[in-house]
Amino acid sequence: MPVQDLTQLKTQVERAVAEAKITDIHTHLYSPAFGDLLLWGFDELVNYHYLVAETLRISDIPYEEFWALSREQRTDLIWKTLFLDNSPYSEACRGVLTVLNELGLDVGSRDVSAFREYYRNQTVHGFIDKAFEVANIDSVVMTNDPFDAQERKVWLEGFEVDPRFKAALRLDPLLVFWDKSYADLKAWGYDVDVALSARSLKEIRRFLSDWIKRMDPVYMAVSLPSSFRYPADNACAKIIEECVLPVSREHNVPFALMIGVKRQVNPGLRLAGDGLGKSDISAVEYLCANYPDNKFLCTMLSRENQHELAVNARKFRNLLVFGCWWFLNNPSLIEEITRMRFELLGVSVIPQHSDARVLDQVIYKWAHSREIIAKVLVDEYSDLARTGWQVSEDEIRRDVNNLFGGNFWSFLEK
Ligand code: RAT
Ligand code: ZN
Repeated sequence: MPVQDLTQLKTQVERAVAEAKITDIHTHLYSPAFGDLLLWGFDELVNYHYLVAETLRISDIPYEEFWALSREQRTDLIWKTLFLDNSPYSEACRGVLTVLNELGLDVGSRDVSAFREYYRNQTVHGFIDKAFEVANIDSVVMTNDPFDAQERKVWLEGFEVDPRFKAALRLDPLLVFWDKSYADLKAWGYDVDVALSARSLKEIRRFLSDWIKRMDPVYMAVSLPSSFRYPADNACAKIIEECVLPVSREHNVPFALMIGVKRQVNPGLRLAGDGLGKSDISAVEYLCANYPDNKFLCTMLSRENQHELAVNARKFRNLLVFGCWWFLNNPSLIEEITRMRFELLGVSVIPQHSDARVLDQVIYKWAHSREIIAKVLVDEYSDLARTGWQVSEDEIRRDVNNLFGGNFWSFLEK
């Protein structure tokens, strides 16, 4: 019996993973038409809220004093605190260095002015091309909030679409803050009231349909607190049931649930101030079971929810699990979660998204994740090989391409 050459297998998997063009299904990036909403460059990289949280843990600077600094002054403080006074091996710090290194800069020089200088010589369009090329991604899904004044204006005025940037209609204000957002809808000409009368629900459906037509989103999404329960007697559950689910079916636009955040555990940290909590999987189970004609994407924030989420996905073909979200986007956890998902779900999962807020971050997030996913895949195929099963290089590429994009696109087409 011919046996699979494990050294060759490893090379084939690593090559397939390195060469796969990625669809990054959840980011906070924007196409250039959105102007300064698209963040990029050294100062933005270092000011990432993951690094802000780490700095304010170590530094004694009062929060308000920190926020009163200019962006460049904050960079300098973060750099000194996290990179010079301590070794930068946290995932978020290492990420900055991976980016600079992959861009060909001399990380060992520690020369912040040289790093800034490099970026001063880039144009936004040139740098987008470069970041996509170095990260080897072909498209990213944005997070598009119709309640955000700056972003809304761009959508209403219209713009030239860059096909590499796909839209996702984000519904947090509508679902989580209805007691405030209903006033916006009213001001925009939708006849709604806070009590959610039948007329209001119809108007919310009209609002969603209008924005689906305007944005052509690949999905609608919401980030929900760990206290999310479904069914429930509250505005969030009612709007999901009466508006989001029917509109999602009507337009064949899946609903992405991101569950487990505890917003503003420490408001002094601003964007960096959110925490997490364990969530109740029965909400996801209920939605998948009771709405078989709806398609759900789901990611959960707490490590403790990962196993039951994967088990839930085994039960429901209308559920596609994605990504190691936010506090889970760390090598040890990506490895553990990916391994468990591959064991329970085979190839039918989207192992990762970047959550990049700064364009350059796609470079490190994907470099780090590719390495781990490849490692886990090598183990999976090697275990198969021990049974006598052999995978061809084409089969490896088929699987890898599905994991890094194919599964997402075929789920949308279903
Ligand atoms: O990962 C992040 O940057 C978080 O702040 C959140 O944006 C989260 O990913 C979300 O989409 O709500
Ligand atoms: Zn996000």
